[in-house]
Amino acid sequence: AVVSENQKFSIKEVFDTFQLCVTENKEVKIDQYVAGWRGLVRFLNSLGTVFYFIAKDAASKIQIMVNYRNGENGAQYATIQSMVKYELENDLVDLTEKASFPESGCRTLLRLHRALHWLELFLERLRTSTEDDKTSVMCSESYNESLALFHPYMIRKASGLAFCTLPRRYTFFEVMNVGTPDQVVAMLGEALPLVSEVYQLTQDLYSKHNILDIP
Ligand code: 1PX
Repeated sequence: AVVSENQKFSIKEVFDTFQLCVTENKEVKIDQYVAGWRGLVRFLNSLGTVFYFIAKDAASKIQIMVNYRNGENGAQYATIQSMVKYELENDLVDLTEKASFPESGCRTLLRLHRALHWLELFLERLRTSTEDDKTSVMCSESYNESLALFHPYMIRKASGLAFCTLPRRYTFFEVMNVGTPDQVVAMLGEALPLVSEVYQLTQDLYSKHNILDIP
């Protein structure tokens, strides 16, 4: 049963979840955002144990957000917009240095948001790649242009080693469980604008409130 369940899982479902994130007035729903991340972590885990330290960090940040949603002020955490408003108005964010709120929603979500930028860059490289391109190279180039800028040396080093173990493009596409390589490329073309929209809405919001550097 476990095996057939795993076989059914397709990365397409994950991207569909990101589509459900955006409300009519262009707010980003946290439940769906978190659900999207859960799916990505599930996919990451299927790539092997070398990615465990990455999956673990993402999972703990997901859990922090879930706890806010389930907490007594859960309604304030319905969307990223309402969370930012609520936490800033009530001084619940350490804006310049770590102090009383090391795990604020704004800070935690910012980490996932930066990782979403990596995802956007990586998916675009996958989409435009050809048979002989290396997933490890696509992954590390995307990482170097995004998340690496915020990571200390040891994390960058460990990440680089993990990337080297990524399967080749053909196998990687198979793990995504979407269909033929052509179908994967087509699916990526549909998924990317959704991921980009969620990224851009969050980026604009954080930039408007000047909270892109929360420590
Ligand atoms: C079709 C392709 C789908 C691929 C899905 C893969 C999902 C990857 C999810 C990665 C989530 C990473 C979250 C990292 C958040 C973060 O930056 N955390 C650091 C800062 O947090 P702090 O609380 O200390 O301020 C934290 O120090 C990080 C620790 C772990 C290392 C993070 C490395 C991230 C590499 C991202 C690339 C994943 C490679 C996936 C290969 C397909």
